[in-house]
Amino acid sequence: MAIERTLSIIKPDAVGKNVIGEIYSRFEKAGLSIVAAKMVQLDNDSAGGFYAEHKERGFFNDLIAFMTSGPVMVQVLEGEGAVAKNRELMGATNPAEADAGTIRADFAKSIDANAVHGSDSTESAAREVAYFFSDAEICPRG
Ligand code: RTP
Ligand code: MG
Repeated sequence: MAIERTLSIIKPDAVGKNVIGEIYSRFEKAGLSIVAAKMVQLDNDSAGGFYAEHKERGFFNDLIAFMTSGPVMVQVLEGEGAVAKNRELMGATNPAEADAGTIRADFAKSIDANAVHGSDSTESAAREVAYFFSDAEICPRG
């Protein structure tokens, strides 16, 4: 499988619970490397631009209110099949439906406050990585 990059966000609920390190540990144990990272306080424009694909959805305003409710930790994960691997580690969007042992099953409490974001395709990953990071801010593993 190809080496890929994917964009991961630890959302305000998980940052507030002080579990950034525990979530990073899951990425690393699964063979994903953190090749860029920053903590950011999103505002309505930056969160709305990031989730522009959901603009017409009924949950959009709640999603933006939640994503701007506190700081988020944004990182680029690199590794074999990184996009799908990160989605597997995250679990289903609704934590009530997430498999045991996934990040959302263990750290999230609702579909709104669901702990993490992960790109859903290599195309989304390319757009989302570029949304937060310049090429010079990414440090690939040799
Ligand atoms: P994410 O983009 O945050 O990684 O989550 P996802 O791919 O698993 O889910 P997506 O369909 O992209 O939805 C983005 C976020 O919007 C909230 N949502 N609420 N109430 C609802 O029906 C609903 N559906 C989605 C979730 O917080 C989801 O993570
Ligand atoms: Mg999504």
